[in-house]
Parts: sequence; structure tokens; C-alpha cells
Amino acid sequence: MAQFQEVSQKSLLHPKPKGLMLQYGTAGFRTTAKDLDHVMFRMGLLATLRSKKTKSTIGVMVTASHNPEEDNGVKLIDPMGEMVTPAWEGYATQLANAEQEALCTVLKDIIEKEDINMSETASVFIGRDTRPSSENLSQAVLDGISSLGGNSKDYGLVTTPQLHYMVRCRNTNGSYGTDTLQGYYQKISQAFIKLIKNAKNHTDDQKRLLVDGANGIGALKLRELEIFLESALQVLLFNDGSNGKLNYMCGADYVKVQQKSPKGMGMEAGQRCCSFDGDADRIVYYYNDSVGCFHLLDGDKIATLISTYLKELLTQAGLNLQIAVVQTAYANGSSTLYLEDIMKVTVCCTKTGVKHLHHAAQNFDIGVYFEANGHGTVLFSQKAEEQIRQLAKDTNASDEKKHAAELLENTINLINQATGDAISDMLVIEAVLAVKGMTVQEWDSIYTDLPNRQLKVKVADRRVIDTKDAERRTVTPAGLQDAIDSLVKKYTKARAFVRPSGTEDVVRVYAEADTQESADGLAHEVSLAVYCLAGGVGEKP
Ligand code: G16
Repeated sequence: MAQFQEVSQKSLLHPKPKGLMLQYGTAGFRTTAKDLDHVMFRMGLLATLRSKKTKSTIGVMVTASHNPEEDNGVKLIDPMGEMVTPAWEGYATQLANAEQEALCTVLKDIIEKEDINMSETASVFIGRDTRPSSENLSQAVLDGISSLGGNSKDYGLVTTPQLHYMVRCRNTNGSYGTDTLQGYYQKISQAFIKLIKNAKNHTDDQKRLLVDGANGIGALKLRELEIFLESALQVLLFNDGSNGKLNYMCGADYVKVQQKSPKGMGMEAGQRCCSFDGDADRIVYYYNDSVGCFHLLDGDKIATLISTYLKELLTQAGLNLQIAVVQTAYANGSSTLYLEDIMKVTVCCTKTGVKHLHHAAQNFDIGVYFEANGHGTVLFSQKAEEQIRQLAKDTNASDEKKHAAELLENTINLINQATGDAISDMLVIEAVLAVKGMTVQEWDSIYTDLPNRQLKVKVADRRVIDTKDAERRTVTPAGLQDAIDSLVKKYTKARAFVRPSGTEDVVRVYAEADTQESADGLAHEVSLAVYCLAGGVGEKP
């Protein structure tokens, strides 16, 4: 077939380093940028096939999100703006690892298995982050698309959630929004401005928010959004990429893992601050108190704030809709207790990776999902959206009910339901705090986090660690879970787990306990156990 000849020829321009094996991980492929050119070309091919198969537009985002600047990666986006379906992750891995001679055979196998009609047209949206390597790599994706005759639209520099949003808009024929950056900014800023009008005593002081842009794409896009916000929010932007390095000592991942403020942030006591990650799909909040003590408000606190607000509005609106919160093993024990025992909402736990949380959240009328690292959003079922929008325009409803429904409706419009979105989440949080007349300190005091610690351990092959029970327990290597169990028993209110990262070549260790000293001690001891039982390399923890 002529089509495959072109693929074969073009593929020679994007050669695969012999023997290099990669896996589609937690959020796509991630590794050092110099090893990714062939992967990008092939993901262009795969996205074209996926588009033909689904008869929809598919997205390809070139980014390595929280990873260091030298890395890069690629995420595939399915028609509703969600992460690509797991079956196709397998195809992605097969394609990425095929040697040049086998590439067309792997392609043909996928076409046959999925019964793809190659005469269908294909449409792929692509976007990239600000990494120096991203431009060339996105060119390789475009080459892949064109060599299979697909059509592409290159959005250039966008945040990951912006590209997810565009894909969803395109495949819902505009009913979700317009697939342009202007459309995105207009939709969320209008919803935000409407919500903020309900704020109690909203002074300039309360409108002020310090934002750490992680020296990445989020900073650029926040600048663009500001024009649409009509001073409803006063953003002081730090780490905007003008001189610092992407994610280096800044950004949501740094702040969450190190539990300290980012470099270059001019914080005064009590000031409300937040950090985006490198592709602006995660956000965490924080402040320093009057004695200089750092307070983190992570994804768990965000989920609690948003679900409390939604629950209150549902009650005021008299709507009987089930709300649930989806978390992962990293969720702080205090947050789960608070949500289940005090708030009485359903809580479920899934494996790490927004694709798992997103899927679980779809089972409820309203599914609030957040990873502790700040990656999350809210999903409203069709039934929930219909009931809310219906009530908001019901002239017979009481003022109180109608008002609550209007607030809910604008909140729906503000949320990016395609995926976790730092910019949209930031506006939701700012709106909720303003509408409830709540300070960041009051939000923080809803519950007290158990002290916790996250560490990384280098091992020869992280695949030796297999887990079960939503990654809360290990199955292999033999003896590791027993070792963790006996270490946990030594501490009070303690919990610990380990899992192989899907974005970095490390094993992650999480521990929590009644004091910081205990959490640190437990995390260290568990790291040692991983090092000894799972083939640790390099310096002992
Ligand atoms: C990605 C995923 C997240 C996940 C994170 C860390 O985030 O989208 O769901 O929590 O990686 O994953 P792991 O612990 O497996 O390395 P991002 O923001 O880097 O795309």
C-alpha cells in the first residue's frame, strides 16, 4: 500500500535508537527528550488511526509536565477530552518499541484488530509545552499524522488541559464551548465573573493571589487570561519563565513533595499563594503564617473545599444528587476521615493517574476527583447538569433554590470537565473562597493533615514492584509488604506504601504518622526496605 510506503520512508527520518524500550506510563511516554523523536512520529501515526477508529478528533500533547526540563513526553487525548483508553496504551507501547523493519506490521495489526476503515478521514489536534525540545518533537508528531494522510491542527504553545478542552469542544460540536483559546478564556472568565459577584465584602486585599507559574506554559497562559478577568482577580505572577528553569525549585510538584514554598516567591505572612506544575494541569495552595510556618493546601484540601461547597449548594437548591470524592493512596488519612465521617460523602480510592480517578468519578451524579498532588477536577453527569440548568431557569422555583442553582450552573461552566486544569481549578477555588467569605486560613483549618513524607528510591528495575488494593499493598518482591507492615506497627496513626512511578525511573515511598519526626523516620525505614528487597542502586537511602 502506498500509504505504508510513505510511513516507512518518513520513519527513517525519525529513527528508533536500537534496543530502546519504553512504556506508556501513568501519563504517556516520559523520558529524556533526545530519545523521543521516533516515539512522537509514531504517536502521530497512532492518533491518526484512533481518529479514524472513533470518527472523532484526537489530541496529542507534547509535554513532560512535572519532570525536569531535559525530559519530554507525550499524552494522547480521547474524543471527550479524557486520557486515551487503556487498550490503546498497549498499542502505543507496541508501536514505540517496534524496530524500523517491524513498524508497518505493527500498524497493520492494529488496523486489523480494531477493524479500522482507512478511507475514513482523520483529525488530530496537537499542542506543546515550553520545553526547548518540544517544538521539534511536535514537528515529528505532525510528520506522523501527515504520512498517514491525517489532518492536523497545531495549537502551538498551550497548557495540557487547554488541549483537552479543545478536543472536547470539537467533538461535541461546540455544545461544550468553542475550540479556540479565546473561546476557552471567555467561557471560564465569564463564569468566574458571574460567581464572584456573589462574594461577600470582596476587597482588593482578598482579590490578591500570588501565583508560581513553575517557569512554564501556565504562566504564559495566565497572562493571556488576565485580560478577560476584568480585575475580578489580582494575580501577582512569579516564576513566569522569563529567567528561571522549568520546574526547578518551583512548581506544584516541588512544593507538594518538599513541603516548602518555591524559589523566587515574594510571600508575606498570611498571603494566599498557589503553584502550577510544568504543563498547568496541577495546582496546590499554601501560605506562611505569622511565625513563618509553611501551610500546604494540597489536592485533598481542594477536594474537600469544592465538595463542601457543592454539597451546601445542592442542599439549598433542594436537589437530590449523589456527590462522591475520588482519591488515591496518597490522600492524607485526615482528609478521608473528614470526608467520610464529618461530611458524609462517598469516598473511593483508585490507582494513581488521573485516568483512573476520572473513570471512577464518572459513576456518580457529581464526582469530585483530586490526587493529593493537586491534579483533579469535577465531573457532572448529564442528569446532574440537566437538573441544575433546569432549576436555574425555573421561574416557579423559590429565590433561594434558583440562586443556588445559578451558582451551581456557573460553577459547571467554570470547571474544565475534560481533565484537571490548574487555571480553571484556581478560578473555582478563588470563587468558592470569595462566595463563602472564607480566608485561606479558615479553609486550612477544616481539618489538620497528618504529618507525611514522600521519598524516591532508585532501583535497577522498578517493575519488580507489583501492587494491589489501589497501590496500597505490594505483591512483589517477596517480603516487602511484611517488612512495611512491621515498620508501620512501630509508629502511631501510621500508614505507608510504595509503588513504581509511571513518569520517572524511581520507586515512590509514602508514609504518614502522628508527628513529622515519625513520618520522616517511617519513610526512611521503608525506603531502606525497598532498597534492600527491590534491588536498590546507588547510594543507600
Ligand atoms: C502525572 C499523572 C498524575 C500522577 C503523576 C505522578 O502527572 O497525570 O496522575 O499523579 O504523573 O505519577 P507517578 O507517581 O506515576 O510518577 P503529571 O502532572 O506529571 O502529568
